Amino acid sequence: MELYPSMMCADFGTLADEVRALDAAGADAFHCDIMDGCFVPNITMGTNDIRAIKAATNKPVDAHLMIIDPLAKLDLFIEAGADIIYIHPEAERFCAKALLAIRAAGRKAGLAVNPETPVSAVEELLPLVDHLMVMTVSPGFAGQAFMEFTLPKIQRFAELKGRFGYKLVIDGACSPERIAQLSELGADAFVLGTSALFGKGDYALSIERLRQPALAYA
Ligand code: S6P
Ligand code: MG
Repeated sequence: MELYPSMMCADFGTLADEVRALDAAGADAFHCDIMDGCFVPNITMGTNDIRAIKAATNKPVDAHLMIIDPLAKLDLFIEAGADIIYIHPEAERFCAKALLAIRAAGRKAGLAVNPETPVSAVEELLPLVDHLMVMTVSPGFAGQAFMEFTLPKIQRFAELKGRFGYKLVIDGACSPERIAQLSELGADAFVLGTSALFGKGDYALSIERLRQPALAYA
């Protein structure tokens, strides 16, 4: 499985040290939550944060764009060096155009779907997607409760994976127990926030335990 620390949960006073520690601990990529205060009721990271994180690691850095009209702002995130760029279908009128533009720039095209967005709303887009990310909390904040009703949707996206070849990513309240359950269901990657990594002690130990699901219940 792949594990992506959610950098909005990191200590920004020592950001480069945090990135190096997470990199050494075995993180596969770094997840950056970009919010505009309109699409979601919060404002967090921006392009300079992506640059700072990229300067401290050779691993991929993503941009989870929780912003209205992401297509109009794509160039900013491409220039900042984001390796994976997620757009939300709920925030973009021209999703296909945006996903194609991300791929044309040589980056991985990500689609992040809100908990209440059905599979049928994005099915036509799946051939254009490299990373399909299911939100299991309403986007905007860390530390929320997992929304159980998203489970059948995760299962459906796992079934469709073979046909389209995307990576299935889960974002929101990914606890060790959830990660064990959802990797069984077919999820490939998890965003790690306060439920499994930050504020839980040694990063390397936490990541090592997450990779051995049997230990999640120990
Ligand atoms: C939420 C954001 C996420 C959070 C992450 C926090 O809008 O997209 O990436 O940072 O889910 O994780 P947790 O374990 O605190 O819910
Ligand atoms: Mg996120």
